[in-house]
Amino acid sequence: GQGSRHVAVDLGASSGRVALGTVQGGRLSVEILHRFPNGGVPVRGGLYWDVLGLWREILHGLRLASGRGPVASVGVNSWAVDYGLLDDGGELLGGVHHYRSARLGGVMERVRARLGDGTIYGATGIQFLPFNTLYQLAAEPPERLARARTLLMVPDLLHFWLCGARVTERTNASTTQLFEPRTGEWAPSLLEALNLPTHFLPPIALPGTDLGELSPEVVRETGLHGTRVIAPATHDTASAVAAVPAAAGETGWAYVSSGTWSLVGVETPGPVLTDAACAANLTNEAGVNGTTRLLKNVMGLWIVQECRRAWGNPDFAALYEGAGNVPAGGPLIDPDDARFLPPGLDMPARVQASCAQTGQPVPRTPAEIVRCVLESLAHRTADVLEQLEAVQGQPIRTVHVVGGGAQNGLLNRRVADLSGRTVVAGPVEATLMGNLLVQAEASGSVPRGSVREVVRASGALTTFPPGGPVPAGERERFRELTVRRRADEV
Ligand code: ADP
Ligand code: LRH
Repeated sequence: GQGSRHVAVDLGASSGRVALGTVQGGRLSVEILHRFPNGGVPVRGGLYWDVLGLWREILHGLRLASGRGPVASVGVNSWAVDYGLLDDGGELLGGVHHYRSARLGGVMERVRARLGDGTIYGATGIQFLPFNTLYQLAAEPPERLARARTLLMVPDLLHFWLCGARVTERTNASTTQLFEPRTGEWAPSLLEALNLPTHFLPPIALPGTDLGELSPEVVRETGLHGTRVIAPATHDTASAVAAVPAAAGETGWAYVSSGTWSLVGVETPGPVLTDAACAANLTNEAGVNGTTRLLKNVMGLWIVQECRRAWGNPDFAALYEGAGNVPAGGPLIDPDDARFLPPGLDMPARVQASCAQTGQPVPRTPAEIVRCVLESLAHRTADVLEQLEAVQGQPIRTVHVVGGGAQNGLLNRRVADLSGRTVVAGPVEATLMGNLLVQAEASGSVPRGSVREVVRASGALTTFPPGGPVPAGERERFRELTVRRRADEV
C-alpha cells in the first residue's frame, strides 16, 4: 500500500516549511516540499508577523502536496504566545504583533506589581517572560479588545483559515500565562484582576482533535480533496518534545529544543508548581498525552541569527566552522541578558559591549563573536540542567538535542563538555515529525503511544560524549558573569 499520508506545516520564528509525511511499517518518512523564510516586519515602530505571506506559502505548499496524491490530514504548528484577534464576522482585527515588539516595554513589570508573582505563578506555573500573552493583552488598546470576538493563537488562526474552526489547541494555550495547568482550562481570573475582558477566549481542544474539512475555497486553491484538518501539538516546542527519540522506559534524560530559542527541560507527569520551580523561574507547558514540559527559555541561537543578518547572511555552516577554530576559554556573555532580546543589526556590537563591560577581551571577528555566543549558550544550558535536577530531585544523564540547532556539532560538543552529560543530537526536524505523528496517531495510522518509537526507527542520531577540554575555573567564571541577573530571576 501507499501508507498513510499527512502534511505538517511548521512555522518557526526564522523559517517555515511544509512537509509530507508517510507512515508505513512503523516508520515515518518526511519530505520537505516547501521552505520559506520568516521573521519580524518592522512598521512604524511596531514589529509584526507577515501572517498573510505565511498563509500564501502554506497554500503553495499544500498545492505541491496535492500533486503527490491524496492526503489524509494537515496540521499547523508555530512559535508560542502570539495571536490574532477576530471580529464577529471572523475578520482579522489589525496586525499580528511579534513577541519581540517594543510595545511590551515595562508592561510585565506593571502587571507583576499589580497582581503579585505568587498569584500569577500559582495560577499558571509559567516562566516570567515579558512577551507572554498575558502581558501582550495588557498592552492592547481597550477598544481593540472590546471589538474582539475571538482570540486565536497563530496556528489556530491558520486552522481557522483552513477550515473555519474557532478553537485554541491546548499546548499553545498553555504558553500564554493565562492557562491553569492543573485543570487544563483558561485562568481568566488574571485578566479579570486587570479589568480586562475575557469573552474572547475560545474553547480549548486537545492535540489530535479533528477540526473539520478544508473550506471549499482552500480545496479550489490547493486541489486537495477529502483532507481533514487535525490539530497537532500546535506549540512547536510541544511537537518537538513529542518527537524526542528517548527509548520507552528511559529515565534520566532532558531535552534541548534548539532553534531561535533553546528550550531546556524535562518531561514530567504533571505540573511542578513548587516554590523551588517558581524561584528557578521554570515554565510548565502542556505536552501531549497530559504530560508537562518543565523547561526554561534560554535566549538560544537568536543572537547568532541576528549577528548573521548584520553580516549579510553568510552560511551557518561556514560561521560555525570558523567558530570551531577559535580556542575555548575566551570571553563569555550572559545570553539571557535582556539586552539581547530585541532585534537589531547592532547585535554584534551588543555582544562586544557586554564583553567590554565585564572586563573581558572583546571578540572582533565573526568567528570570535560566534564562539563567544555558543560557548556562553553551552554554559547556560549546563546551568539550567543543574536547576532542573535540583527542582526534580533526579539526575539527568542524557541530553537530547533536537531542532535546527542539532546540526551544530560545536554547540553539541560544548554542551556535553560543560555539563558533563552525554548529548544525543537529532532529529533536526523533530517538530515536523512530532506534528505528523500526532496526526497519524489521531487518524489511527500509528498505534497510540508509539510516537517516540517511530521517531527512533526513522533516522540516525549522533552521540557526543562529554570529556573535551574545560579550562580550570571555567564554569565559575560564567556563573560570576550571570550572578547579578540571576538574583532577580523571578
Ligand atoms: P526556528 O524553528 O526557531 O526558526 P530552527 O529549528 O529552524 O529554528 O533552527 C534554526 C537554526 O538552525 C539556526 O539558528 C542555525 O543556527 C541552525 N542551522 C541552520 N542551518 C544550519 C547548518 N547548515 N549548520 C548548522 N546549523 C544550522
Ligand atoms: C520556540 C518558541 C518557544 C517560545 C517562543 C516564543 O519557537 O515557541 O517555545 O517560548 O517560541
